[in-house]
Amino acid sequence: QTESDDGDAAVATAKPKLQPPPMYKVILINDDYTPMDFVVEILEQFFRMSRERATQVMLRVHTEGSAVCGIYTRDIAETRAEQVNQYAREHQHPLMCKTQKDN
Ligand code: NFA
Repeated sequence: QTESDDGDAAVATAKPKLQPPPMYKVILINDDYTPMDFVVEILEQFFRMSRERATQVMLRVHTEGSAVCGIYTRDIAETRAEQVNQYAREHQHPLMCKTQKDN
Protein backbone atom coordinates (compact mmCIF):
# COMPACT_ATOMS: atom_id res chain seq x y z
CA GLN A 1 0.00 0.00 0.00
CA THR A 2 2.78 2.39 -0.82
CA GLU A 3 2.09 5.22 -3.26
CA SER A 4 4.34 3.64 -5.89
CA ASP A 5 2.14 0.52 -5.93
CA ASP A 6 0.52 -0.07 -9.29
CA GLY A 7 -0.70 -2.97 -11.37
CA ASP A 8 -3.43 -5.40 -10.37
CA ALA A 9 -2.85 -5.09 -6.65
CA ALA A 10 -3.11 -1.26 -6.73
CA VAL A 11 -4.72 0.21 -3.65
CA ALA A 12 -7.03 3.17 -3.31
CA THR A 13 -4.12 5.55 -2.72
CA ALA A 14 -2.47 4.81 -6.09
CA LYS A 15 -2.58 7.78 -8.48
CA PRO A 16 -3.89 7.11 -11.98
CA LYS A 17 -1.15 7.59 -14.59
CA LEU A 18 -2.59 10.13 -17.04
CA GLN A 19 -1.17 10.30 -20.56
CA PRO A 20 -0.41 13.74 -21.99
CA PRO A 21 -2.89 14.58 -24.77
CA PRO A 22 -1.81 14.28 -28.42
CA MET A 23 -0.63 17.66 -29.73
CA TYR A 24 -1.37 19.25 -33.12
CA LYS A 25 0.66 21.76 -35.11
CA VAL A 26 -1.11 24.72 -36.69
CA ILE A 27 0.60 25.29 -40.04
CA LEU A 28 0.30 28.38 -42.25
CA ILE A 29 0.64 27.87 -46.02
CA ASN A 30 2.13 30.36 -48.48
CA ASP A 31 0.21 31.74 -51.45
CA ASP A 32 0.95 34.41 -54.08
CA TYR A 33 -1.83 36.87 -53.17
CA THR A 34 -2.31 37.40 -49.43
CA PRO A 35 -0.58 40.66 -48.39
CA MET A 36 2.36 40.24 -46.01
CA ASP A 37 0.88 42.85 -43.62
CA PHE A 38 -2.33 40.82 -43.38
CA VAL A 39 -0.40 37.66 -42.45
CA VAL A 40 1.57 39.54 -39.78
CA GLU A 41 -1.72 40.91 -38.38
CA ILE A 42 -3.17 37.37 -38.23
CA LEU A 43 -0.15 36.00 -36.39
CA GLU A 44 -0.37 38.85 -33.86
CA GLN A 45 -4.13 38.52 -33.35
CA PHE A 46 -4.71 34.78 -33.36
CA PHE A 47 -1.37 33.49 -32.11
CA ARG A 48 -0.47 36.34 -29.74
CA MET A 49 2.94 36.91 -31.36
CA SER A 50 4.92 40.13 -31.09
CA ARG A 51 5.28 42.17 -34.29
CA GLU A 52 8.89 40.96 -34.56
CA ARG A 53 8.04 37.26 -34.14
CA ALA A 54 5.02 37.54 -36.46
CA THR A 55 7.22 39.10 -39.16
CA GLN A 56 9.81 36.29 -38.79
CA VAL A 57 7.15 33.56 -39.09
CA MET A 58 5.42 35.30 -42.03
CA LEU A 59 8.76 35.52 -43.89
CA ARG A 60 9.44 31.85 -43.16
CA VAL A 61 6.07 30.89 -44.68
CA HIS A 62 6.80 33.17 -47.66
CA THR A 63 10.26 31.70 -48.35
CA GLU A 64 9.85 28.05 -47.20
CA GLY A 65 6.24 27.52 -48.29
CA SER A 66 4.88 26.89 -44.79
CA ALA A 67 5.70 27.25 -41.10
CA VAL A 68 4.34 26.16 -37.74
CA CYS A 69 2.45 28.95 -35.94
CA GLY A 70 1.82 27.01 -32.73
CA ILE A 71 1.27 23.57 -31.18
CA TYR A 72 -1.90 22.89 -29.18
CA THR A 73 -4.33 20.19 -28.13
CA ARG A 74 -6.60 19.08 -31.01
CA ASP A 75 -9.62 21.27 -30.21
CA ILE A 76 -7.56 24.43 -29.76
CA ALA A 77 -5.50 23.75 -32.90
CA GLU A 78 -8.56 23.08 -35.07
CA THR A 79 -10.41 26.12 -33.73
CA ARG A 80 -7.38 28.37 -34.31
CA ALA A 81 -6.91 27.15 -37.90
CA GLU A 82 -10.63 27.59 -38.63
CA GLN A 83 -10.60 31.14 -37.20
CA VAL A 84 -7.69 32.04 -39.48
CA ASN A 85 -9.37 30.53 -42.56
CA GLN A 86 -12.68 32.27 -41.83
CA TYR A 87 -11.01 35.63 -41.18
CA ALA A 88 -8.99 35.32 -44.41
CA ARG A 89 -12.17 34.47 -46.41
CA GLU A 90 -14.00 37.44 -44.87
CA HIS A 91 -11.22 39.66 -46.17
CA GLN A 92 -11.14 37.90 -49.58
CA HIS A 93 -7.62 36.52 -49.16
CA PRO A 94 -6.72 32.93 -50.13
CA LEU A 95 -4.54 32.37 -47.03
CA MET A 96 -4.79 28.77 -45.76
CA CYS A 97 -4.16 27.35 -42.32
CA LYS A 98 -4.19 23.60 -41.52
CA THR A 99 -3.53 21.29 -38.58
CA GLN A 100 -1.26 18.26 -38.43
CA LYS A 101 -0.71 15.79 -35.63
CA ASP A 102 2.61 16.42 -33.91
CA ASN A 103 3.93 12.80 -33.74
N1 NFA B 1 3.57 35.24 -50.53
C1 NFA B 1 2.73 36.37 -50.13
C2 NFA B 1 3.14 37.62 -50.93
O1 NFA B 1 4.16 37.62 -51.59
C3 NFA B 1 2.89 36.67 -48.64
C4 NFA B 1 2.46 35.55 -47.78
C5 NFA B 1 3.21 35.19 -46.69
C6 NFA B 1 1.26 34.85 -48.02
C7 NFA B 1 2.84 34.15 -45.83
C8 NFA B 1 0.87 33.82 -47.18
C9 NFA B 1 1.64 33.47 -46.10
N2 NFA B 1 2.32 38.66 -50.86
